[in-house]
Amino acid sequence: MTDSKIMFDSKSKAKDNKQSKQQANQQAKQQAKLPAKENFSEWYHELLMTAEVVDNRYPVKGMCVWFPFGYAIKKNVYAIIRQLLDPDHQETQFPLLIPENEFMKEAAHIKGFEEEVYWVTSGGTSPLDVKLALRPTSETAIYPMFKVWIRSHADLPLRIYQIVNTFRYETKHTRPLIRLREITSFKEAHTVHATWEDAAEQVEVAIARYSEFYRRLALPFLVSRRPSWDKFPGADYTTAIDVIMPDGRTLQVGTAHHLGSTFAKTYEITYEAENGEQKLVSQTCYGISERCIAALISVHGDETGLVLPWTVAPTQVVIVPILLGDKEKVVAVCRQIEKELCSAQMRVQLDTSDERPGAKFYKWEMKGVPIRLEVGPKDIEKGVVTLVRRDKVKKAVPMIELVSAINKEADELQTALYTKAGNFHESKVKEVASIEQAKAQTLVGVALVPWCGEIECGHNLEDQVEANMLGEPQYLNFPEAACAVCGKKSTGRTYMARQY
Ligand code: P5A
Ligand code: ZN
Repeated sequence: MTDSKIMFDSKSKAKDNKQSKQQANQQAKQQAKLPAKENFSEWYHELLMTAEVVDNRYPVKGMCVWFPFGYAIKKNVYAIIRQLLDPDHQETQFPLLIPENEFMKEAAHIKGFEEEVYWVTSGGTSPLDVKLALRPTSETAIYPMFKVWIRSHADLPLRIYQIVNTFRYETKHTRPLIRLREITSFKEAHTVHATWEDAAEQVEVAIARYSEFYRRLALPFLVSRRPSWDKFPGADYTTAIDVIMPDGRTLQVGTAHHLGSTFAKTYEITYEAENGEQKLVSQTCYGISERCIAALISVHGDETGLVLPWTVAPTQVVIVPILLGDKEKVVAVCRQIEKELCSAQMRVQLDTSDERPGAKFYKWEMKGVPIRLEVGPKDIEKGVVTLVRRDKVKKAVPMIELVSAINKEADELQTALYTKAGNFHESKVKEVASIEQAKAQTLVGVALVPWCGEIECGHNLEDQVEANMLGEPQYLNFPEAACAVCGKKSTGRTYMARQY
């Protein structure tokens, strides 16, 4: 205790009292359960704050602050994306601002984005000669540079990506991580190819990489070809990945677009073919945002907090000493374990804070730590530690084989998460035959509806079912069935859902 504190003892006592009351209040509040997951929206918002993922109190609508803990999750999640792209993509970075004249070149693209663009119109007190757009996505920043970078067929294919912030003046209801006006972690890849077929193949590669990414997050998803009226502005076609959220609505968590030669024409991106001919390139682009973290949190989380897969958890193992009997011995054993797990490259925390074990359990469960080790005098006597997985599986593990036991449990936890999420996902998708059935099913999940592929029938479906068409399922085949609108027989289907 410092001198000054002693001098102000009486005052500080009152203050301490107040503080401990506050602390107690805070603790009580912290230890209150989250809202039931059935109240998904409330549960989600509360969890993001309590687990310290993002703070939604920043005074600009649609813009959130990453808490350091949330940021650590993000870093681990995006490390997987980088790992999956780096073998054949080059990471790069383009400017945030796009001159109006470049932005305005591609008519279809502008049409899709004009209502969503923030403009910078002055520098200090001087109006700018050329207005500057805050990128809503970076095609119009990147492609003028592709024009000067690409000369010959030897420069192709070109594959780059960047992870940057983008800005979209969204008018639909904003939600943290889901619908932002500043997307902080927009991973956008852009590729250039000699032929349309090569670009089509790249779209498949992109979907395969994203599939692997979501598999590693233990998240099941749907892949579908967006209907023509919902494709990316300027694209020939769009393939999308959607995750089914706890309330049965779907969240688009990734898209890959075949851009054909639309942007190549506008930005004059050509290459010299082997026979000397100048040819237009074909392009693709594909993107993922922090929505992937929204899906991760929403699908796996429960009423006691986050549930994080081992690979992305900032803390993978927490050690909680049970301080009974020979306390020093207990702490010494805990430190020994901590050291051992650290050398095995695990992200470990030894919680020696003054809180009671129960409060520590609560805190680390909220943070989604995959594995908790409880170490008390009785365990030490028996040469074991108590291992508790985040999915509540509990067992005693011999201290001498701790590292291998943890690795095994981490694998099993991953499988358990995937199985649970898979069961949920399957329970939410149902084949239907009629508009009425589709309407009922989209109130609780995703409907698979027979659709002949005609645009008119598609619009009709969306109007009457009062849900969105996600589009034709990819990589699946179906028997003939009658279109839910016109009755024409075909093997065509569409997913329908209420979308975030
Ligand atoms: C692909 C990358 C593009 O912008 N250009 C470069 C292409 N596609 S997209 O579909 O418009 O966006 C890619 C993904 O970003 C997510 N997303 C958002 N996330 C949070 N807040 C938003 N406002 C938002 N808008 C789009 C979606 O997952 C989308 O698939
Ligand atoms: Zn039809």
